[in-house]
Amino acid sequence: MAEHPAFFSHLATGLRKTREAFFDRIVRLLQRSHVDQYLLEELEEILITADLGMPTVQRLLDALPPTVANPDELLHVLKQQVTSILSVSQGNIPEGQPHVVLTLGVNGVGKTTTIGKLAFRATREGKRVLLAGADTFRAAAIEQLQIWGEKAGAEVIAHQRGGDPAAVVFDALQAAQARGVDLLLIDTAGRLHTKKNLLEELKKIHRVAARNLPGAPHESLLMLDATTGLNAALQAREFHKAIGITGLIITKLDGTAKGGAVVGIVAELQIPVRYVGLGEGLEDLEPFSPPAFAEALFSRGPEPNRVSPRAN
Ligand SMILES: Nc1nc2c(ncn2[C@@H]2O[C@H](COP(=O)(O)OP(=O)(O)O)[C@@H](O)[C@H]2O)c(=O)[nH]1
Ligand SMILES: [Mg+2]
Repeated sequence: MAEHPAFFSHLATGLRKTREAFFDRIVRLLQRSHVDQYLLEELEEILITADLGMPTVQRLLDALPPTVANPDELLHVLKQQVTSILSVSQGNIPEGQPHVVLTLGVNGVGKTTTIGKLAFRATREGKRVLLAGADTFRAAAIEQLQIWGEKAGAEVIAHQRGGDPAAVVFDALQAAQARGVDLLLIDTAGRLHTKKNLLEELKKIHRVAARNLPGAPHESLLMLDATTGLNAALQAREFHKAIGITGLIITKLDGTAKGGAVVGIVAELQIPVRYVGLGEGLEDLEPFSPPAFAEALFSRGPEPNRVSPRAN
């Protein structure tokens, strides 16, 4: 993508495993001189194994023009279709001062890490950022958030381990308003020690935010771990029913060959992806662009030994 050179190479590097396992094979298949039944069958086979899910594979195959004879044209149609599936309307993201983002997701998907990355993006733009430690399940979770806050140049509001997460959110909202914070990122737990339902606790956090700042949370972002593939969509439905997810962040794309699942997940949930996680570092998060993602999936990508992962 000429207009996103840095994004493209970072993304293409992050998608290396996915590409090597599946999409490179498609690109190579489509370097043949003409399209025949044999090629189409091979294409279908590769797509079926690429974690897109059967309905999405079917949708891609159905979109191929019946008389397409030119492999280039076929590749073009595939990219277009993937782009179109991924282009779920974002709607208007409401603005708030502070802009409040609630993060959600099961344990280990990468919530706290991604909050660090999001905070870093914002402080780099000169914004004042506050992190709320509403994962009170483990003391380590609070420490981890504090470490990310320090790295990203963001302030942190946290209580003791075992405290009431909704009370942390209440305090964080007060502090954010008093200090003129631009962005408040709320870290939450992915599991609880009591039998109390996680989703009930998250709903309570959501209510407390809404009650104390009209319009908050302005975004509720669900983190899904790409290494779990299409199964991530199952988790997503429960969270969506309880909270009303406004966007997805797909983490750990760098660590898996299941990057095709992003297409299947979006097709199934009809929730837009806001960011993708491409590594464990502060800068390993990229805003999501459907055409850039489709391009990176079906590209040969940078030569791994010639372009360093941190080249951008
Ligand atoms: N490779 C890779 N690892 C990630 C990414 N995002 C998070 N992680 C790792 O996933 C693990 C769990 O992350 P954490 O933020 O603690 O998850 P949480 O339980 O949802 O808060 C950590 O070891 C992170 O370094 C990513 O985009 N790529
Ligand atoms: Mg965490």
